[in-house]
Amino acid sequence: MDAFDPVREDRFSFGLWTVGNIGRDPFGGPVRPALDPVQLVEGLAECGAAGVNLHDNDLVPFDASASERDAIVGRFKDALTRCHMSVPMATCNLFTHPLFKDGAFTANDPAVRAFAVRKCMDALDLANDLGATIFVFWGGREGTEADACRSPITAIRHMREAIDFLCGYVKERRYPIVFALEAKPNEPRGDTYLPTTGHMLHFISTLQHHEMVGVNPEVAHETMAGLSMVHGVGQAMETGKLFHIDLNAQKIGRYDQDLRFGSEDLRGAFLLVRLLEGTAGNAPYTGPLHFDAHAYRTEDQQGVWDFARGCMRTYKVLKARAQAFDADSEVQQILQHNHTGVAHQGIAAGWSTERAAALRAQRIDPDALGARGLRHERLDQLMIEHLLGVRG
Ligand code: DIG
Ligand code: MN
Ligand code: MN
Repeated sequence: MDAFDPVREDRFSFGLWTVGNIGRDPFGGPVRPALDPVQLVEGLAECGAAGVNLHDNDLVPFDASASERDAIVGRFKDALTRCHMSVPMATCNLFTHPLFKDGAFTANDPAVRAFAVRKCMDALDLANDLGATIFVFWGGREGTEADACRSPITAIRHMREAIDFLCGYVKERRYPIVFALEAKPNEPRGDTYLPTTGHMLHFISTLQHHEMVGVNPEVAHETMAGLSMVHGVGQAMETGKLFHIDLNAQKIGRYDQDLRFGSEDLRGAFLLVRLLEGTAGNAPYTGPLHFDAHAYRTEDQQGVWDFARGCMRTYKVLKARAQAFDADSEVQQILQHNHTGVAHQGIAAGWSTERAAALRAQRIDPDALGARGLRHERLDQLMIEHLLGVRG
């Protein structure tokens, strides 16, 4: 045991599909045997995770009868109790069955759209039964290859209809559940609707019950879009919409790799942990820290648990590095230098005739401002040295 071993208070969670991933890929079959969900709960508890997440069909087969469902859920709940594990988040598989081949909520066929919404109602019942308070929607098949197949205007309208309907279902059933929308730019579809967290944040503002809908940004998905995960998460936090987060790692310009957290862009992972933990002074994120990732196909089951432990340890190491970085007096001095200047009437207090007149009357020397050195090189070097463990 050391300071970087996970404890329940860390709020770490994994989906059943992550540590249960059997290593299949488009060019090869399984390399690991499938473990029973109860074995996965036991293994995650052993690793130090606090929670386990699931799609409906990760636990209950698509064609299970009601009595089979009840038996499976009962056995799973016993394992959760025995292992002191919670289910922070649940979601619905709207992408595996062939009927979803052209989407679920945005499919042209109204029967598919109806089936998808009904399947989510059942998945919401399961989520509530397991104590989940966050329900993620990832529209994996909500997209196109042949864009002539439907208008994007109609697709977004159908997406809104489904989410509004399901918000109504949760409110009528009084489930303590909020929704978190997860963006991804492509894969498995050629182009996915609502491809980034930014698109999702606007879409949420158009919903009937927008107050109960937030986002679930994923490192790999924002990176696939060539965007900064830190900026997307920052925008979600600023507007109170970071309801959940999918942590992993990704090389830009690749398929969705869902790699072990911190195993690729270490700078980005450090800055993301710094933002989530609020070590620079912002209000911290207090929701589940979910690793939506899986082990390399080279690994046996022991390697899968190595993967899970690595995700959590790296997060905790980066948290300690971020705390040291923001406690570093030279860092504080440079940041202070960057945030001060000649006192002048700002605009933060909002427009007023007086403030506009005062703003016009002020002497602001653009050349002096342009000549200021901001010491970002030294600041970034300090960050690198904290990351490399040679400082702090
Ligand atoms: C993929 O990134 C998606 C699905 O695994 C799931 O629906 C969601 C839950 O975090 N992430
Ligand atoms: Mn992914
Ligand atoms: Mn995800």
